[in-house]
Amino acid sequence: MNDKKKPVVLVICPPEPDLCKEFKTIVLKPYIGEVPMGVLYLAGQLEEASFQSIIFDLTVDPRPTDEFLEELDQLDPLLVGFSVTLLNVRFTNELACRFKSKRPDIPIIYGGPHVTILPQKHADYDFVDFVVTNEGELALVELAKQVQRGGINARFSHDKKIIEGQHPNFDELALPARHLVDIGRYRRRGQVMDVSPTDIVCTSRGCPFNCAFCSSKTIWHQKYYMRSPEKVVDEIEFLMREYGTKGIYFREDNFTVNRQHVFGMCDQIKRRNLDIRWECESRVDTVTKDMLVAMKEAGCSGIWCGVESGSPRILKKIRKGFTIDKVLSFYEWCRELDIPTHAMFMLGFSGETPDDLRATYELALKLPTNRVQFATYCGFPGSEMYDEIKGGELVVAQWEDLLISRNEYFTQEQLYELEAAMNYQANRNRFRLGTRKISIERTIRWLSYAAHPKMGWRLFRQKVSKPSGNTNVLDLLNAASKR
Ligand code: B12
Ligand code: SF4
Repeated sequence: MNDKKKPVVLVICPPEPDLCKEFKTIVLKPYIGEVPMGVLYLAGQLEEASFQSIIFDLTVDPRPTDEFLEELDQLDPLLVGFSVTLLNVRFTNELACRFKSKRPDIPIIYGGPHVTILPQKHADYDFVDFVVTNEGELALVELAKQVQRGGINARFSHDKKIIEGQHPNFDELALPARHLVDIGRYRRRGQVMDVSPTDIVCTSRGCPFNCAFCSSKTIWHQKYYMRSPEKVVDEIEFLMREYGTKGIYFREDNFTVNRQHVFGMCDQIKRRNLDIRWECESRVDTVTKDMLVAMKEAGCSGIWCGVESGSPRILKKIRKGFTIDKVLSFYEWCRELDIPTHAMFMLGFSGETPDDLRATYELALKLPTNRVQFATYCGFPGSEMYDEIKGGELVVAQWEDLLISRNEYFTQEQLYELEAAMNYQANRNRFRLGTRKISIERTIRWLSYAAHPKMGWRLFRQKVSKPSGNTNVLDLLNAASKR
């Protein structure tokens, strides 16, 4: 085939399915069905530069490996790009390695957050031709052009295998190529708000904060880039028109970092009189009450925040950078304004005592939020805490570059037991704590669900069987205090 017509193939492998069976934390449950925005952005930019791209998202469209390799071979692509994450790296390596031995003439490119964090490790694999770090749009288009001109021998950037992706002008980027995937295969539902179809839109990239457990700093170097509100709202209008979108999930590290950006977004949505509801991720210390009022008026129907801990000592240790007072006022404002919220907590940090966890649990019970989520700490490469615990006695297992740890007061199993108990017990009565609007919505949803014979039977079975997480949280914490 003429090189000019050859497609660029982009592959997303599924996360490791069995990890959560061994390590029973919700963090490691394979989360499937979210539209792969990064890869759609790459494909959009390739299309803009007149390359045809084909996306294989094996997370929602699994197929036998041999058949898939055969299909790739038949496509005879210009290059194959893999989107690599912490949890899909093993299968990605297997697939890439097997494809390389089948078709050594086709360049294999690695990109994604995990290779941005560990570029050299991935560049050392002989089945990988190039590693693209950071944002990939500009570098991938350039690479495709080079390969088209010179085939496999084309070397980019002085024969180096690692290519540092540059930040593009966000407003000039092509829209994510959603038309290249079967959008119906993805979860198009709000997470906090009950709206469907809900689609993902990115208004920013990066995060200026520096939490010690998080790898964002290594990926984004504490930078924060925004799109102009006009462009974002153009995209929302496009989605409403072309995809029947009713809800938007601003899926990014923090929607509320920049006050002007948030007010600009709300202003555009209101000015265009859009009938759209949306949810976002935020931090309790980057919002003010007037900002929440503007957000509510513009259709904000859900906010997620990482609270992480109820212990001021732990908040300081993990360098979260806010106080419990900030947490309380944020959730109080949201309750007053009737904005549904989720609060996320972590447990199992090194040095975290039973008393610290008691404070976390008590804060979770007291917060006027619609749902709380507890997740056991796992060591992600690229974070400061990872470097601290690596090689130490708190690490109980390692899977590829993921570290599983206990802490000084709890074994790993005890942490998982606590996580399950906290998730179950802190949400059991949440229904009553929720805002009025969401309670009525939920009641109607629950009744229509329960009225269906199959679902009713399932609910009945759930009620009579012993739920996981049934052990009393305070008993678990008291037992730990006595040890
Ligand atoms: C949305 C999201 C998810 C979604 C994924 C949706 C999806 N399919 O894309 C869900 C909920 C499924 C998810 C799950 C998990 N996530 Co997550 N997630 C994010 C989040 C918040 C935004 C990702 C995003 O959309 N970014 C915007 C797009 C534009 O960027 P991008 O996807 O990275 O793609 C760009 C580049 O990476 C690059 N690129 C990507 N692929 C390729 C391929 C090629 C060939 C090239 C050249 C370039 C390239 O170019 C893209 C465009 O610029 C990030 C944080 C962040 N801000 O990055 C964390 C983040 C990616 N997640 C992370 C983690 C740890 C997880 C989980 C393990 C659990 C958890 N605790 O969150 C699981 C495991 C995921 C897995 N399958 O392996 C870490 C990644 C660590 C790592 N080493 O991989 C991050 C960075 C969060 C953090 N700060 O620690 N996540
Ligand atoms: S946890 Fe959230 S606020 Fe903290 S550095 Fe990571 S992305 Fe930023």
